[in-house]
Amino acid sequence: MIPAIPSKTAAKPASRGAFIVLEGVDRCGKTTQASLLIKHLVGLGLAAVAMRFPDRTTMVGDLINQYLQSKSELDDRAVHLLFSANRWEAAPALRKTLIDDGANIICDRYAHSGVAFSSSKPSLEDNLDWCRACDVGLPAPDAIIFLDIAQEEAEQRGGYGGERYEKKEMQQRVRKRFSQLQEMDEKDGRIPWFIVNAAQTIEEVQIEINEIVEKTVEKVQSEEQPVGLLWKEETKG
Ligand code: DGP
Repeated sequence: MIPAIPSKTAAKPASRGAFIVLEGVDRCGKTTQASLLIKHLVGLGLAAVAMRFPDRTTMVGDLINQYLQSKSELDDRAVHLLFSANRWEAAPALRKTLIDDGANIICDRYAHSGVAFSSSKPSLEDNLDWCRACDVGLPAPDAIIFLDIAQEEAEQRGGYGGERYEKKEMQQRVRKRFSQLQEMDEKDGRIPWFIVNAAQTIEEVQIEINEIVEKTVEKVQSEEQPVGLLWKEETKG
């Protein structure tokens, strides 16, 4: 008889990781701050994993990339669904990282960007609910850190690149949409937003972010809440 091979079971982490999302208009400094934050957390001995959306490395992400670079044209709703699909395809790995590995995730943009950008297009400006609906039920962030900067100041930071949304009027509309989404989340009371003045120096912004994130990680560890569902009641049972 062939002896049974004992199944390899990884040790369960003491607690799940925190899911931190950095949001803001283009050129607000999210990407720089996300990588500084990862280094800071690792320096504290905490596991930290970087994620970003859109994730252009997948097949869906490649379609998004072509669209953003104006190499293809797509209907506004179709591209919104692609951005959402790009998050859904990452959701199992995201959950695994938080729950099975107990690592914290620092995510550069997520569903709020999805809704803010798409609903800033004239064809979707009256369809905020439809834009949100596609992302309902995704893993919910434990904190949104919004890097706030006036559009004029963001634009001065070396100017926008040539991508589709990097235009003054669009960015102004997106900033307004983010405020609206913040109000909606605050009313709902499940996802805390932290507004950081992104016009400060890199170091000043970094200090504020580190403090917010350390508190959030502590809260997640002490409260032992499961990963939430975005814009949705927890499922029972
Ligand atoms: P980034 O790689 O962070 O520079 O993002 C690329 C651009 O796509 C940027 O202008 C923001 C926009 N964007 C990010 N996520 C979404 C989304 O889910 N939907 C839409 N419509 N735009 C998005």
